[in-house]
Amino acid sequence: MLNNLLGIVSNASEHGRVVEHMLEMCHWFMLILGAGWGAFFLLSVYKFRSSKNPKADYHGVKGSVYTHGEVTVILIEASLLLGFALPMWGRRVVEVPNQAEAMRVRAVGEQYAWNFHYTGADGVFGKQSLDFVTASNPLGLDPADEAGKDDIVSKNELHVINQRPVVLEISSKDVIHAVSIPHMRIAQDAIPGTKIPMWFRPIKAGKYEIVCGQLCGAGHYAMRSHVLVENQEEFDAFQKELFQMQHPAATAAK
Ligand SMILES: [Cu+2]
Repeated sequence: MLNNLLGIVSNASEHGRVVEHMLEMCHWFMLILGAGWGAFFLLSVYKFRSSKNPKADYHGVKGSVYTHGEVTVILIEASLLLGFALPMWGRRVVEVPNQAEAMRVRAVGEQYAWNFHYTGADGVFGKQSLDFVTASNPLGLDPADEAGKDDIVSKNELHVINQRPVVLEISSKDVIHAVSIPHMRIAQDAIPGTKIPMWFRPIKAGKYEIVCGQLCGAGHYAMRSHVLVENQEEFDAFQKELFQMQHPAATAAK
């Protein structure tokens, strides 16, 4: 209820409802906490008004009810974090589905775009090297590597297959970015020098926004990308089209 009031976008992932439940709980808790502290503030302003207290008291409030209140809040916050949020996060980044079941895509951030690297039919990412990085080869794919001969790279558009789990391997070429997909109820920082997995299962075909979740520079706003949840035929057509564009020699030889 509070989620909708605050304008949450529609859910398109399998685990999304669990995240919504957590958000809803947090929002209610914060609302109660905000109202409680607000009431306490008003009470203090009234109780310690200058006409009643001409001389300042440096000891402040006394009594155990305030300490108990503080401890209760800390306990609720700790159980939300340790009991719910951390295990939920663990299921996204640690309990990653195996390769046979999931589709693997590398998501590499740079100022100011997302590059999505697909394995192609062989299911293996081609070798990469800094030496090969150019404007037309943003991820430095080694042209001589066999495993890379069917790899494709799309810019600012992540194509996935409906109902099939996707494991994103997230990294960055320059500064810290973050893959944030509100409709999939998921986000993860992209940190230079690391490759962090994160997975979700899309359950609704459509086009959803991907935003960069970390302020990464003057062009941060321009990192807006999309995830396209397609059926198998649409995905195959996309893969074929990009393959023909990115491997013209192999296409001509066929
Ligand atoms: Cu960014």
